[in-house]
Amino acid sequence: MTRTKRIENAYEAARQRYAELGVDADSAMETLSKTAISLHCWQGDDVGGFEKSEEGLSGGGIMATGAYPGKARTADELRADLEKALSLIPGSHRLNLHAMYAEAKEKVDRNELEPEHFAAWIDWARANGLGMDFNGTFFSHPKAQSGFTLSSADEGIRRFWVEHGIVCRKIGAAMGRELGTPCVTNMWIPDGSKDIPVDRKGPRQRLRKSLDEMFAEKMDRNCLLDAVESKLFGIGSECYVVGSHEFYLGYAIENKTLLCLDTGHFHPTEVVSDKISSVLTFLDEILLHVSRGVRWDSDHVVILSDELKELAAEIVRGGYLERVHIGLDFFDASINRVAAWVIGTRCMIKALLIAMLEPTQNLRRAEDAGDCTARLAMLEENKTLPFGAVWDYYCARQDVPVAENWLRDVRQYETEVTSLRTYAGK
Ligand code: RNT
Ligand code: ZN
Repeated sequence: MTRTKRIENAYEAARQRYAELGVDADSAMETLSKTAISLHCWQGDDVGGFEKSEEGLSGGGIMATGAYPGKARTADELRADLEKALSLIPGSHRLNLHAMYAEAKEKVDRNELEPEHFAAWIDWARANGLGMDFNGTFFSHPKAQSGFTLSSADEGIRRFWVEHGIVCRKIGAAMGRELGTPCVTNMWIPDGSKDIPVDRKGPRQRLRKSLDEMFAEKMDRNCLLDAVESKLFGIGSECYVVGSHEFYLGYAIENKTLLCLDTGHFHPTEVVSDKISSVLTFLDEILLHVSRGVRWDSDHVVILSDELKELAAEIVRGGYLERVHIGLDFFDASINRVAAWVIGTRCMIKALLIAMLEPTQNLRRAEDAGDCTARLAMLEENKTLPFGAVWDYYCARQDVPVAENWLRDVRQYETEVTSLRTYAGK
């Protein structure tokens, strides 16, 4: 039997098994194909960016670890690497760009960035059928070295970062307008303190003022969706983070922005899956930064963990697909970076597929009847349903490699492209 026939037969058997449970596998695949994941550009170069300056990743409370060869050195290389990754991921997706990936002829400081500095990215996104999302870059910059940006007591510094936020919103709106799909423009700042601060109040009041100034101009929501991202702690901000969860939850509700929940930004036993239905009781939309923290906000590559499946289940069960923007946020410099994108994104999609194939009606019926025995029994039986056969068939139909076959493409690309890259001083 040919491999294609085997995949088709396995799918047919799976389809029938799901039908027995009242689940339509064809329509699950249809919904899945319309669910975009926003691929973060920063996995491709260890959160480096292409500004014409000597600043590396610093002053940011985040860290890429590892020295795997082949990271992208230029925007063209990053785009080529992304194209390779996208060719191995089923479905149509989005690009999530950071402001520090601007392409300016001369050095342009962050408060003077304009949409034209992202023209090549926008053209590339259009050519590849991708929507775009955007992020202000409030780290890896001399004016972020003090550990405070939008909440700085230094009025010059605070004002500089407000201006950065303002230009980023204009850039995000231009991306949304050009591509005909709203650009979720996310703001995360590293502000905080390594040791115990005396004044927790002042920086938060200044941050609120800065955000009010940044968001003062009303923008067309068909082009731009503002998001603010909270955090628990960072490297060098262990004792105090200005933009905490409570801070931004309050801000987002009051100002009708999106709230960005990063799965690595909470206590290790706290889960974002449980937060979705809470925050969406009060907010219209949210952004997710799907990451995998290992002991801390380590930004490991996303895997098909129980929590990832739970996160996807909550989105699908709640009927939240339209209101939850799914972005990825991991950066591993210790493995092939194209493979990292492919692994993490395929896992996110798999988790969504599993959720879309869940016989939720049956589970709800048991729950509504107070039959916790049946609920637990069914939840456990669901774990061995043949979703793998549906996943393989979905990949085949979307014209991307089935199962581990994608790794061959990455290896070939590594031999022919990424492994040939050399770096000044190395
Ligand atoms: C940092 C935040 C932030 C960054 C990216 C690069 O803790 O998660 O989202 O990872 O903006
Ligand atoms: Zn994040």
